Amino acid sequence: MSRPNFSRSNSLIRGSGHSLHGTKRSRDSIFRKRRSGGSFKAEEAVFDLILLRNVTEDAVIKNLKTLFFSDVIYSYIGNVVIAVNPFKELPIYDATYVEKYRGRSAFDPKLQPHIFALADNVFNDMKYRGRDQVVIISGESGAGKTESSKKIMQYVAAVSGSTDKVNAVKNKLLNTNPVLEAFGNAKTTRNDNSSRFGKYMDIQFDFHGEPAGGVITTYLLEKARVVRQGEGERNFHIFYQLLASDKAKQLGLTGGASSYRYLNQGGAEKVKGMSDSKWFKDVVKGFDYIGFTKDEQDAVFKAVAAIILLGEIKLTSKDQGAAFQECSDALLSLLGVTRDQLESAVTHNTVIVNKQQVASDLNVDQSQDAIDTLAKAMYDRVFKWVYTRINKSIAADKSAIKAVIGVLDIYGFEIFQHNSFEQFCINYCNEKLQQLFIELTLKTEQDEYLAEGIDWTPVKYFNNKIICDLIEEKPRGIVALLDEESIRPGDKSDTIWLEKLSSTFKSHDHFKGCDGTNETPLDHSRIHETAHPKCIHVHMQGFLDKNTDTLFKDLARVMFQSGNFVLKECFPEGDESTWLGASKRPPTAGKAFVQSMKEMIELLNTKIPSYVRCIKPNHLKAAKKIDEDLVRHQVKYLGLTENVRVRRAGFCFREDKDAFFFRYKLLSPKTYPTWNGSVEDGIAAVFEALAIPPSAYQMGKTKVFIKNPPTVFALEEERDVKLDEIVTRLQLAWRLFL
Ligand code: AD9
Ligand code: MG
Repeated sequence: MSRPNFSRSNSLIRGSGHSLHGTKRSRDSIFRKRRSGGSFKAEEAVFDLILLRNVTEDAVIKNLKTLFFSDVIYSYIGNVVIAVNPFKELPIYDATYVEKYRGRSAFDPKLQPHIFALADNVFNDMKYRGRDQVVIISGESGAGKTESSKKIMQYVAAVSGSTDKVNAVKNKLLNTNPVLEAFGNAKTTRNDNSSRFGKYMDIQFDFHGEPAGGVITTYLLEKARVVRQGEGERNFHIFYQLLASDKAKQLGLTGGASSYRYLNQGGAEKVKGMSDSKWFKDVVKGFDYIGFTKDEQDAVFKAVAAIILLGEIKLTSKDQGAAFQECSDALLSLLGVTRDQLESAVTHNTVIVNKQQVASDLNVDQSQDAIDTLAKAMYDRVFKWVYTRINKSIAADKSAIKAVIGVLDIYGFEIFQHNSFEQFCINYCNEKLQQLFIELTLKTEQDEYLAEGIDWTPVKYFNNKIICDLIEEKPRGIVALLDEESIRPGDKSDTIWLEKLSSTFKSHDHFKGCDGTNETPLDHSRIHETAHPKCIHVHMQGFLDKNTDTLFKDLARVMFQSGNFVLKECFPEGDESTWLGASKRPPTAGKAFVQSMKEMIELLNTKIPSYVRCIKPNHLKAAKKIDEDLVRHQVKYLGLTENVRVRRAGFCFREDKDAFFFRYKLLSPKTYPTWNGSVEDGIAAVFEALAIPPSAYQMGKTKVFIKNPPTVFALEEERDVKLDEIVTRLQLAWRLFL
């Protein structure tokens, strides 16, 4: 057993390293003072919610509020970090703060809670115990997840080595952020820099514990945004950044963002406090650091510019079909195709019948849809191309990797006026993460007490498994039904599918099908998600199309013919020579997403998890403002109060009896240097030697459970003292011998 680091089921509870015996009351109050050090009066607020006198929702909120108004945005629930978004820059992330938390975060009584403390713990556990870590960051849109993930990366970069080789790796890794955010983030009404994709990044470390590389996995980009944005929202940042750059004119983009249909629908082309031109320079710098060649960068920017101009094509009807009325030369040149090639591609649909290509005309509306589909597919695939290229450049050789620190920063729960397939997937993803949190912090903990035969009064909590099952269960979950309808032959319509949903789940507690009333009009269903006090209206119209997500062959072909090598690589199925061979139906979008979530959870389960729970204090994105209802709502659905109750009623530390006894037997003259009794009696003798009362610990079937951190600190301190004594004695004996 190495020095307890309080990770995973051992708590991360931080506090003083001073010994502390006696009643629980006295332990708590001393701990309270220590944990609420700095500028806080002891009774005002606690840094670890476990130390609240009364664990109620009100007390949790009051505590968060008191800390927040003193610019203390972080607090703990044992090993969980709570982060309340300050919506202002705080001077708490510079080099002096890195030094403050470096290596001693877990035990220094003077330190306020900080995400650096968690990062330090994670880094040390990876480095000294070689265990793979993952930091799971959750919270709703705009709560601060992406910022938190960057702080963790910043800390790890700051405390790791600084040889030229390591610095080059760090530079690459840090520069993936501006690039991926430019391509994957957008302004929404909830967040000016909202992640529109899920991101999991492994930072890989070598055998010296130094960064060696990284791998990024992304989840479902919200590509619908490329052609449609809601009021007050923008398309992905990169479009506006490119337009604000010197490159725009060279690429034939002569207008401002407000003049392009794909960029101006939200009427919010500028974001306060965000410089598109400066960010574009960071993107180019990022590309350079990561190792993109100039040709690759040019091809990517040309594809982005081409998407903007695709939105400017004007169509007219011609005979039974459609034709171009306006299509700029700039667009053709960016795509590297002829006008005829592009026109034919967006106005026809070719299918293979009896090993023959059969083309039919599309009318103006259908052709417009084809253009939008092409724009979305181009963006989605270029995004994939970019992050795959990044991975090629940053991934370390497998044989050189000792351990990883994963950081999961995924889009948060979101509820808009209009919630479509994308929100359905995003919210499902958050349900899965909540489920994992419940499993790891509420359920497993309580299950272990039961299995070990520990006295325990179960803490009630809402288990959202019922919502996950509603969506993913086979064969009758929402996604399975959607698939069944999407791939069955014959006429299909959203209406039939909606009816099927309504009848299947008519008595489900978390689903309400459409009934044609004002509350649930015909194209709606309501799902009662964890993050919403009532039901979320989901606009189910269009689900079938989005789920099938087919790209007409003609569109793939024209991209494969493109003179832009990135686009060509992105559409391999456009190669006509492969069309007549056997082709497998690609998985539907819904099924693929459910599968990717399953893999994500499996991956997270293989690592030591740490949690950051982000809280959004108000919807105005304003500093020094707390909307109490909003915070209460998050405290509720994040299960924070239950989390405190489980941790508090539970045990901060547990260890196998044998390992525990081996480490601490030197603390009792009865058990050291020799002991012939049972391991349980030996452990009891150790506790007795330190005057630790039986109420401070319990003996389970295989493990020893310790209630509060100070008891562990006492054991550790005494052990240090005893070891010093032993060493001194040995040195003396050695000198005498000489
Ligand atoms: V979404 O699910 O991607 O829509 P996030 O990622 O939870 O969302 P984000 O990290 O982007 O939210 O934070 C939103 C904004 O809050 C940031 O752009 C900052 O302006 C602000 N923020 C968040 N955390 C901090 C912080 N620690 N210090 C200062 C912060 N500002
Ligand atoms: Mg984000």
